[in-house]
Amino acid sequence: MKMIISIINRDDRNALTSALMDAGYQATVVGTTGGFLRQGNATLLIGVEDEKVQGALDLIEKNCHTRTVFMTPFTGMGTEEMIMVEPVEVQVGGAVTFIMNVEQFTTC
Ligand code: 2BA
Repeated sequence: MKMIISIINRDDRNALTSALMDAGYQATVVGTTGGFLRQGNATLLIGVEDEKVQGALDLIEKNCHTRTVFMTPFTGMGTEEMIMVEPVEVQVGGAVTFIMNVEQFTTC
């Protein structure tokens, strides 16, 4: 068994969750925040049998899209020393996915 941890854009969360449910996968959605952009994203925990991993990855790829986000770098300046800082372009996602072996799985 594997645990798929997939960090996705929150705008893709509903489409991906529905696609996974429709295909018979079980998933838990956690609201998370990216360390770099400090913006809300979503993390899906998907426990799957080994032979179903690729099917889940296919659905992730199909439902999660790359986006361009603009962020304004932090200047460290106070409000009295306002300076214009150009926003920089950052490519985000489609999905950042980790796949881990599950040693044991129990429910009670
Ligand atoms: P964030 O940390 O908010 O990062 C958003 C995007 O900013 C990243 O997209 C990447 O393109 C860019 N980025 C991140 N750190 C950067 C840096 N030091 N300098 C320049 N650009 C940087 P993705 O790579 O698609 O990552 C999307 C989200 O996935 C991340 O949001 C984070 O929440 C998660 N993530 C990515 N890699 C991870 C990792 N190795 N471990 C844990 N979470 C990760």
